[in-house]
Amino acid sequence: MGLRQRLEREVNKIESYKEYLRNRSTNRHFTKPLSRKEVLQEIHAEYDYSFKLLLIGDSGVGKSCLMLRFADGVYDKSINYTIGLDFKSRTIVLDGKRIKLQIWDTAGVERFHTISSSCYRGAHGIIVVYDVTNLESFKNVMKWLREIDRYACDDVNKILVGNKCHLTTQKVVEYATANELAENLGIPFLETSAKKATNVEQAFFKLAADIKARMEAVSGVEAQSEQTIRLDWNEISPPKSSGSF
Ligand SMILES: Nc1nc2c(ncn2[C@@H]2O[C@H](COP(=O)(O)OP(=O)(O)O)[C@@H](O)[C@H]2O)c(=O)[nH]1
Ligand SMILES: [Mg+2]
Repeated sequence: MGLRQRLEREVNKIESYKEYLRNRSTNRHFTKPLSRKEVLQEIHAEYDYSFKLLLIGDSGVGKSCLMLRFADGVYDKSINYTIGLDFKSRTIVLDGKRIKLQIWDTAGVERFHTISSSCYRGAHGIIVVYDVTNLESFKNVMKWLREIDRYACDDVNKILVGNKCHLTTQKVVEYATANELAENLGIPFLETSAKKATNVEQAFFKLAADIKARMEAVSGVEAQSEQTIRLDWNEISPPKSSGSF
C-alpha cells in the first residue's frame, strides 16, 4: 500500500471516529451507548479501502430499506427514521481487496429538501434512488443530480437506482425511460427491490467496483509521477557531502 493510500486510510479513520462521535447523540443505532472498545473495534477493523457512500432521493423511495437490506440483510417496512444522518457499514471483498463501505442515509432530512452540503463531503459514491411507482420521484432525479454537482467532489461515482421494481402493476416509470436517462448521463442504472432483495447487492457492488477502479487508476498515475520526480531529483541533486549550508 502506497504512502498516500496509508495516509488516506488514517484520515478516513479519524473522520469516521469524528462522525461516530458527532452522530452518537442523534443516531438511533446509538441509543445504547457503545463502549470505547466497540467503537475502536469498528473503526480499526482491517480493510484495504474504506469508501463513503451516500443514498439520496425523494422521501419514501426506499433509501433506508436499501441500506438495511444491504448492510443487515433484512427488510423492515416500518423502519422509522430520526431526523439527521444515519449510517451503517459493511465490508465486502472485491478482487481480493477488503472494502469497508460506510453507507450514509439521509434519514428523513430529505423531506425538507435541505440536505446540508456537509452530507456530500468526502462521499466517494452516491446512489440516487427513485421509486418506479412514483413519477414525481423520478422527475426529481435531475434535481438530486444537480445537488451532487453542487456539493459533491467532481469525480464522485454515481449510480441510478429505481427501487420497488417488483411492484409491476403499479409501475409508472419504464425501465427503458430510466435507462435512457442514465445512458445520456453516463451513469450506471439498475432496478432494485429492497423488499425482494433484487439487485441490491449488485447496485452496491457496482458502485464500489467503480470507485475502486477510479482510485486505482489515480494511485497508479501518482505512483508513476512519484517515480519520475525521484528520478529527476537524483539527476539534479549534488553528491551527498557532510557539512551544513
Ligand atoms: N413494496 C416495496 N416497498 C418498499 C420497498 N422499499 C421500500 N419500501 C417501502 O417504502 C416506504 C419508504 O421506505 P423508506 O426506506 O423509509 O424510504 P426513504 O424515505 O427513502 O428512506 C416504506 O413503507 C417501505 O416499506 C420495496 O422494495 N418494495
Ligand atoms: Mg429514510
